[in-house]
Amino acid sequence: MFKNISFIAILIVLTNHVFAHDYTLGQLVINHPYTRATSPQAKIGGAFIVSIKNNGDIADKLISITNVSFADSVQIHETKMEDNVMKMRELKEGLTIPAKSMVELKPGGYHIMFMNLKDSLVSGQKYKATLNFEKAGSINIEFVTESFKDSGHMMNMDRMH
Ligand SMILES: [Cu+2]
Repeated sequence: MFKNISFIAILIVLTNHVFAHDYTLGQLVINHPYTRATSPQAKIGGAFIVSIKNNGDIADKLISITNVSFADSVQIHETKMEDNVMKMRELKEGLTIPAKSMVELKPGGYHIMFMNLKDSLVSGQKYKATLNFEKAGSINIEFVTESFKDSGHMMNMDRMH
């Protein structure tokens, strides 16, 4: 009986490990960048980062995402309610990661937007990009792609822009 329980526990730990990936850059820990599969006609795609943690004593800023081969450009967006309508706005100055705290990029909040997709994003594929921070510098990462069926909210994103 006990053997069975610990076997299940080990499986859960291993499963988490397979799906999560993270990167360390100076005082920053970038946890699990991911994107969502897009339909063939989609012109934009959203991407998210479970968390960017700043362990340092000074604020940093995500200023751009570059080296993306599958889209014309990349923007950093915030989502805001305006007159009961969800609207997205580009953060042209970048996204601040305050000292000793954590910022999440998630559906309905801060997110990354791939503009003018050249190819659709395919579930299970990984997409390379470079994250550029004001103080910590640059790091090459990969966005892992989740399946389309989990991405119902993304279908409305064209209308939100
Ligand atoms: Cu957006």
